[in-house]
Amino acid sequence: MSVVSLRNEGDVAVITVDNPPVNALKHEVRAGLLDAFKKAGADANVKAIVLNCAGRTFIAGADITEFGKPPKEPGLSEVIATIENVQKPTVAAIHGTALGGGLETALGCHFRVAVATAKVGLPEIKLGILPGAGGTQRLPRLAGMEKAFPMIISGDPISAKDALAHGIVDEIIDGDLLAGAIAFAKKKVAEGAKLVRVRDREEKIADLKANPDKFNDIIAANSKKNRGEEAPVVTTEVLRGAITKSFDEGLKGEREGFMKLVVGDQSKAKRHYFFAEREAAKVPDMSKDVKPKTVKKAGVIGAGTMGGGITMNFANAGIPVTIVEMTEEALNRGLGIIRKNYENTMRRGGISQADLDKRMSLIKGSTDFNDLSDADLVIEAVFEEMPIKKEVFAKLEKVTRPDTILATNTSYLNVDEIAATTGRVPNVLGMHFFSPANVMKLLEIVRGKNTSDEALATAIDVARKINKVPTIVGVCHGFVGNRMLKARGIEAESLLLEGALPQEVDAATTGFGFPMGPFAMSDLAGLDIGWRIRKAMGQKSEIFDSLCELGRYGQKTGSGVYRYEGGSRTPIPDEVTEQIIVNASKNAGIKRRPISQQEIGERLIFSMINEGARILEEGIAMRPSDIDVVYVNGYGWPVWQGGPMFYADLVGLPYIVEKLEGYAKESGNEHLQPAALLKRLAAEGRGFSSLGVSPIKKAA
Ligand code: 3H9
Repeated sequence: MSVVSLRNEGDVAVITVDNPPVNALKHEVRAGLLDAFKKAGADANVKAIVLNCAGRTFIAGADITEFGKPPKEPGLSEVIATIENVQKPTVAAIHGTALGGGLETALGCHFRVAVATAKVGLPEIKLGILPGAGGTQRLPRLAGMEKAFPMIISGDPISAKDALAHGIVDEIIDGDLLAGAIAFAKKKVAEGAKLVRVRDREEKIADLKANPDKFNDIIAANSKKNRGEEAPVVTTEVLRGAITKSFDEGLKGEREGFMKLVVGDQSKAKRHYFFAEREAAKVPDMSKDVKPKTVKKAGVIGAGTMGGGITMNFANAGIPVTIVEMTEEALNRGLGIIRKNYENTMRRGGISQADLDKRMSLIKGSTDFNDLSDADLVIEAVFEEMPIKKEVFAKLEKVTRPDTILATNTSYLNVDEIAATTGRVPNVLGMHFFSPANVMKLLEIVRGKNTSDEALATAIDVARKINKVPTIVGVCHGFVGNRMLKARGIEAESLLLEGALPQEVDAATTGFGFPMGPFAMSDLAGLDIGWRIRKAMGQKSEIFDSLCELGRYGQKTGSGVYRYEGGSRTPIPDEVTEQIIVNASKNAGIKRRPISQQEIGERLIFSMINEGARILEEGIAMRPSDIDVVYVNGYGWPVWQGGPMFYADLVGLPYIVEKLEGYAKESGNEHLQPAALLKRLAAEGRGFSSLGVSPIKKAA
């Protein structure tokens, strides 16, 4: 069947794209559109043309899988130019999402109508590119630069209502979209409406054209921290072209910018990530017949920071949730914090009072485990101590239905050991949220050795419903994310002892694109947490124990690794810390040496990659790209660097092996010895991406 069809309904031609799942503009669609618009344009019986789409959405953009392959004619710009030059009213009928090349195609039409639930946007920046088929030149002309700039720089779609308010959409259609679009087209024919191409609309940018300096105000109003990402910089200049150049010159600039970005590593990284995120929840050894159970009611144990955040996720998704605490006092404190969080969101305009009331009404607080008797899923978020976890699960075993799925939010404990305390091992798994749990997207779903497919499918389904990005991991200490972070932590501390200062280690990390370095991060989290754990486990860290002994717990006490002045969150390097570090080096018999930013960066990043290789070796992650998803979503790895395993392939595994061996020798840090898998792949001239997918290993 053809992906583009043309039929006449009376004197209106209807061109329909039908290319599931999202009507992406693959070559056949572009060729089909060109042909159909040419035919309908030349058909004397046709007075107007409606473009619509079958299935769940309007065109969601270019076909991303075609990027990097030799281009095939016709290009999208040629198709749009043909549409734009048709001398009869053309109307795009939008439902679902008109994104990227999809919206650009619609901008080639004279008019756009949409259902109220539709969204439109130019999300190319999220793929490390810019709109390459006229979007940067047409959208400012249609909506004004004040609207187009933030849309294109953020990549976030807007609602049909917003689009209507800014002239991007001409009418919202109630009821049947196609019928409404045809009626709209007929009306335009009857009115003898003047057909103005979007490219010729100059009124909304006339002021800026006369005063091009005002463009800098728009940049300033939408400024975002840009830690080395190329696309926003290139896109900004291409957008400037919309007011400083003719339309055709502006288009030329757009094409050059697009071509530059699309072949770059940052765009490759972002495209890799787009597909990685969608792959991460696919479980190859799970039968397609397995159906998730519907979670109509959830339970959460613990109203602390994690438990509260997890609870909010359910309420936000409209799922009733019971939160259980040990005492009324702790429960009320937890519920109070939840309410305060919602109030803050309301103050910022994120939700309405009605939303707040609805969400709070879905949350039931209790100090009685028996109130979980009708829950379909219960997530435990109590202290990270095995005996406490076991006690909670033993209680849950008694009060919940045998088919209730029980999940632990542990960030490193053995999920199989916790499961073994219940009589329903297949219905137990890990659901590891990241703090703040109502904000962070990542959810590590820990598949125990005997977790059932149904329980796993349910956790994945719930994760999507509560707006998380699920990634399946196996059982080991710290799973994927924290295990790799520990490797970096060991290196960071070692670098301090060998001669680096905290600000140098943090600078190498932010220089790579992380929002924060490891030491600024530990100051934010609180140094006392690690101190307490070390004391309980009989471990020591001279530098960090000394800081804690001085009451320097981090931001909350005004000093930690760094000093914080006047309530500011800006870390200031501190001589006290430097002295503690220098003493620690001396006590360890280490002669301090200057360490380059390159060495610091490589040791931090390569140690994580090395641990990632071990994780793959042991079957704790299914694919290298799953590790990338964990890092980008949970740990601030810059998405334009693709994630640790993608980045490793980019750098080249032989280089990483050679460097790790050198650093291991020099520092004496055994964990830097390259993992067997890393060495094997490097020797075979392969990258991680050649590994494909293998199921989580079910440990013996
Ligand atoms: C562009 O347009 C450049 C132009 O300016 C210039 C050109 C010259 N291509 O997300 P889902 C697949 S750049 C290929 O799970 P949802 C996706 O991988 C493009 N494949 O569904 C998945 O496959 P699978 C600008 C695509 O309902 C399946 O479709 N546009 C594309 O949650 C379902 O996707 C964008 O960046 C694509 N463009 O969300 C939009 N899109 O089933 C990107 C999706 O095998 N897409 N797939 O896992 C989206 O944001 C979401 O997919 C969308 C639907 C909101 C549309």
